[in-house]
Amino acid sequence: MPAIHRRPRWAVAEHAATPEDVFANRRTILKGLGLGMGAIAGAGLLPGMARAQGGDDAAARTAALYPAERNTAYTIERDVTPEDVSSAYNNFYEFGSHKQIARAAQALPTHPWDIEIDGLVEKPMTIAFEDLAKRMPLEERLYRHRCVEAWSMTVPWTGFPLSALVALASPLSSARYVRFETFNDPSVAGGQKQVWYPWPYVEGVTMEEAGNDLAFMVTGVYGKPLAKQFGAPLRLALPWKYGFKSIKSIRRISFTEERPVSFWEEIAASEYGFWANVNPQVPHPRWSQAEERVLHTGETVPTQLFNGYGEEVAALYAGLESEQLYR
Ligand SMILES: Nc1nc2c(c(=O)[nH]1)N[C@H]1C(S)=C(S)[C@@H](COP(=O)(O)O)O[C@H]1N2
Ligand SMILES: [Mo]
Repeated sequence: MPAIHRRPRWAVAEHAATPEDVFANRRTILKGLGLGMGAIAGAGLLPGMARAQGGDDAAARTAALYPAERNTAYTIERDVTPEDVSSAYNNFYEFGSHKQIARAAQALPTHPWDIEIDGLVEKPMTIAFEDLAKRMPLEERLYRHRCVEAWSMTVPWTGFPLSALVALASPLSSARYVRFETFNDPSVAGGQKQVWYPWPYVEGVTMEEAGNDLAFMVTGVYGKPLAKQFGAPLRLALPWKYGFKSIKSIRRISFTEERPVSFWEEIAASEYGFWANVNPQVPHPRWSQAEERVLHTGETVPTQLFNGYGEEVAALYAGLESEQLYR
């Protein structure tokens, strides 16, 4: 954890930035309907994942792929957040609704880890994570990350362009969105026992967004395989969007005609929309997005439109001005 820094006047306490009040309402509503938590407990859970021991996980099995060469096109001006800081301050609600989930996340078995690719594709397939990582062109990129809670970090991700995975999947021309789904196993992820959350975690992008060079499938960080708290073995990084779009520990990738409803959108659509592009001028309903607290330094800096990636992505949103693009 970084040292405690003086909190600027505009900042919200992080617990205030998590929509617990929304969950409380949800609970009340369910009660009012005569549906106790028990009534929905256990509904819709996928079969438990096979357990494996730590020495035989995805990281050990792909260690030889690291470090990958840095792609200098994605180098940026900010200092890299120290690894001990970013790996001890994580959002991963499957393991708890606070930042100190690193230890609990070590319980996640990452081998075997099959990824399903389905929906509107020429041929649905299941591919082992290891095989996918070995097949894809791995490179390192330095990216900024801006959480909707108004903190940010800069990390060297290793991975491959999402467009390479789209090419592998051969989507049909009717596919308009890519939908991502996280594992669902309450027996290893205690947060998933909190049945008022709409597990599994889901996220989505348009096909155009998926084809943008910046959209990156992450398999490693700091020159090593991804540590579990970062979303091992495979996560997304969409640096121009709020951090919640960068879904962790992906098990399923589906091509759809309908726009996916994401985890946070399902919880509070007015606060966390589908697009969620970073914009300092559009406040979250409960706090400002004008500035951000830089992890580790504690410095407060102005937030940039599209998190500073406007040159690469602004064209994706031409003609969509009627949409709620920035929340
Ligand atoms: N499956 C899943 N993915 C997730 C989350 C989560 O709770 N579960 N949190 C999101 C949020 S809000 C952020 S800011 C980033 C945090 O990534 P980090 O812990 O690597 O910094 O992961 C995103 N991806
Ligand atoms: Mo976030």
